[in-house]
Amino acid sequence: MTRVFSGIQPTGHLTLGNYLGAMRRWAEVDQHRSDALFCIVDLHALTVDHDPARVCRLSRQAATLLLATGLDPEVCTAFMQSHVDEHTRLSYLLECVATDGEMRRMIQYKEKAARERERGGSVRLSLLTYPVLMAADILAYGADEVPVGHDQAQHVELTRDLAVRFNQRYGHTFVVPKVTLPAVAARVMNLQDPTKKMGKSDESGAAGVVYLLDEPDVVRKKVMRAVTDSGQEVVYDRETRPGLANLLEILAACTDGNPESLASVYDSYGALKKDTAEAVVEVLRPVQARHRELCADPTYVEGVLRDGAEKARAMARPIVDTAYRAIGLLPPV
Ligand code: AQP
Repeated sequence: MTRVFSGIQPTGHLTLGNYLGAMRRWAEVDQHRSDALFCIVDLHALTVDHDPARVCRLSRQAATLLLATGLDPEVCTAFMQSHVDEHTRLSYLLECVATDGEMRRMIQYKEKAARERERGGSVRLSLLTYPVLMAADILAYGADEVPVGHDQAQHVELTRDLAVRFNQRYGHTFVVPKVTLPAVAARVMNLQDPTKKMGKSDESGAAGVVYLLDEPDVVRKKVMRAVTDSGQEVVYDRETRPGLANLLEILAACTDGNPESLASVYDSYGALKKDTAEAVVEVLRPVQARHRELCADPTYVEGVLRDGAEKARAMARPIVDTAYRAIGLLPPV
């Protein structure tokens, strides 16, 4: 059976981009067609300046939201990265096959490092090595597929390179995974600046970010105030009309439509925005309702994470132990 692995970082409140680009597919499709693991990758949240209490709170919230989107712990494995030591054990071995040049080429590293410097902070070494830990997250489980949004595709490519290199040097150890992207909304853009992605940790662009727990009226306000391009006609063109294209893609993703055909339905920006806002409100409504129920029962979420970590550990340990032996480390007696 195909094994799927994907993760989400508790670096901020989860966004519509996370949902349409990744989480919805995990719940609706991936968990039912595969042996799937979904992980709150909390160690990754320590790669930038962070507040410990906030990371802890956001980790719990991300776990609750994952379940609220429809992940079923009877069907898939949901767990917290820091609860399974195999991720960091394997990460070190992969650091011994990766190069610093590869790390410095990663787009997300360049963007986040620039953001940290702009804030007057320093860049943590873990931000540079983040893609190696992500590779370990995936390779530790022998995952065949990694369903992510477009921004993570480069990291999955690197994971493939590291798996191939390790296998060539030390003998076949890892499955070489492939990335899968959603048909639409692989890159949901910021509503105030459609040239940059809707990101959960980008505080400077928060007005253009729809959060999964935004109240309906807040969602409506953000979508109605979305920056659109000059011109009158509603057309779908990502290059020349990025603001409109973003709204059409969001509407298409929320209504199972197609952005090109939707463009021909509208003759005003106002009508498009109104329908997009309502479509987003409707998509978020059941997630928010289930989230409220789950918040009333925190022990349930804790139990899911405990059982999930146990299952994940049992899957990862033999693969990571094989990698330790393959690379030349003496097994413990
Ligand atoms: N704007 C987006 N459009 C489509 N997919 C997106 N994803 C994130 N933003 C968008 C996808 O959501 C999954 C989980 O993301 P992540 O937690 O790994 O974080 P990220 O990719 O670094 O993006 P974020 O949410 O904006 O976080 P920050 O601000 O911390 O970088 C991934 O599959 C991602 O592709």
